[in-house]
Amino acid sequence: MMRTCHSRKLVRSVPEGLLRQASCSTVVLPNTDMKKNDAKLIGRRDAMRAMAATPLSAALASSATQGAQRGMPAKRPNILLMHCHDLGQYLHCYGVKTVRTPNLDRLASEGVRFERSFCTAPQCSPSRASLFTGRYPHNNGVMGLCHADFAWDLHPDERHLGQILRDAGYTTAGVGIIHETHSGPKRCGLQHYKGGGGAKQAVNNAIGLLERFASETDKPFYMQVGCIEPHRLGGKDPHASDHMGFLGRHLKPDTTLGVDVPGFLRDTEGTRTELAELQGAVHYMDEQYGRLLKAVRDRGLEECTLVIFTTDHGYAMPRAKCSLYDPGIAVALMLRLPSRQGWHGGAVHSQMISNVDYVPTLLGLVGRAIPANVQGRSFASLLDGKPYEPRKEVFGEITYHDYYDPRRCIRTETHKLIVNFSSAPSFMDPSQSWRPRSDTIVPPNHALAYHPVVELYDLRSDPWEQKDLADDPARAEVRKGLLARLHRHLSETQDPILTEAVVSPMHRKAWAMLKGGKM
Ligand SMILES: [Ca+2]
Repeated sequence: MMRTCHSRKLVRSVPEGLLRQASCSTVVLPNTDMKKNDAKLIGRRDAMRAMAATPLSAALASSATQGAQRGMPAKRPNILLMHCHDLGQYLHCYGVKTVRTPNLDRLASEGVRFERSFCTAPQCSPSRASLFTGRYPHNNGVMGLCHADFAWDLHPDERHLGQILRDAGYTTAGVGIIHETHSGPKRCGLQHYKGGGGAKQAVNNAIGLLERFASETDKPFYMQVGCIEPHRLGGKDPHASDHMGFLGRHLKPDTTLGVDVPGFLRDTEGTRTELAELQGAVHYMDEQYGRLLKAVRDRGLEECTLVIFTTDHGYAMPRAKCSLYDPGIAVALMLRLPSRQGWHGGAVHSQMISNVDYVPTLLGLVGRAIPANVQGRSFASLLDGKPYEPRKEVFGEITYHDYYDPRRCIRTETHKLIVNFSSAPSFMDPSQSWRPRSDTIVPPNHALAYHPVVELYDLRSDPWEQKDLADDPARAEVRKGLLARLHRHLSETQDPILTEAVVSPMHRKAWAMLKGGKM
């Protein structure tokens, strides 16, 4: 049951009958400056196609379409989406008992936590592009990093969550890290933007905007806040052993509760040193977001604000970030909305969720139709305690990070199958330092290890994906079935990797320069 969130403000020309139907937010008029493309996206025919493509969101889409036809989205909470770099599930509430994250643990205990949430891609921009469009990187256009000459960007017709919510009448804002486009915050539909990606500055800026939005009682707000910690931060001396470690000047290692080495890393002094640094960076990020959560509470916004916390991908250790193993694609996901039953109260869900599922879930919540091209599926009914068909699989992909390493995977409840399209090194160095202090158990000599074509892991007996069973005759049927399911997904979504090597923006730039064009 949703309770009233905003003061109700009468809008001229809105019939009283419509006013009575609004329960949480102010009534808004139909969006008069809606772009033609938007209108097309929420048209009835496309909504029906979306329902067919995502049957579990059918009820939401239908309801939302009816709401849109009445010109009156109802029950619209504020949305505060907090995210950080490179965390994976490295939080106390996810079982890492040596890292201190009391504020995010509290959010989980007051809200809802998803034990098995996954991103579509184990590197920054592609994962974020999925998070904010509900579409896979090979469809939304972001198949590599967005900054500098990497220059990947959302396709022009891709709709960012900020754009959709702006056009739905939300006040939209971005704070800190925005790494899902090459084209800046306006491309994302964010009306307000405050830069600076350090957690302290980002949270200060977010609190400032929060105070401003709290006084604007006629419109709900959407604010995405991104911080850089616990990304590796490097250091001034590129020859120092801790170059591209987790510490900056404002961070220090944290061994208050000890250090626990995960099962895919060698238990060495170097690994423990790096994990202590990581714990310090995560603790700092938690402290900063704790301030933002307190600000939400102090300003009386807690009841009517959906708070989401997540991250882009796994933590920056070898065989985690930039890999399709679970430490690369498993991400923290928790949310809290006290005014809606099932969206708070400390529930823990174990169903597999993909970060393409966030957008359709949020659009259903705010009464917007789900665009036909959204590939995720809403998990709102899971939260609401209504019939929900769990995912049978999630899909992951990497194409470019700092080099070309095209891989695709399917993860089921029991198995992971990875197909590799190049003989690149077995795993990408997530420190990008060339002087890694942590090393993996598998492969035993990563300097001489390269991808096989196919990898298969039994997650029940081998959760750290150490024993490749792809050539085990006893697993031939499993391998065959998963290959077919992965191929079906890539075919249905028209992944360009099926037909040719993927060409990068820099490749096109170099080609243009050779032909005498502009760089
Ligand atoms: Ca990242």
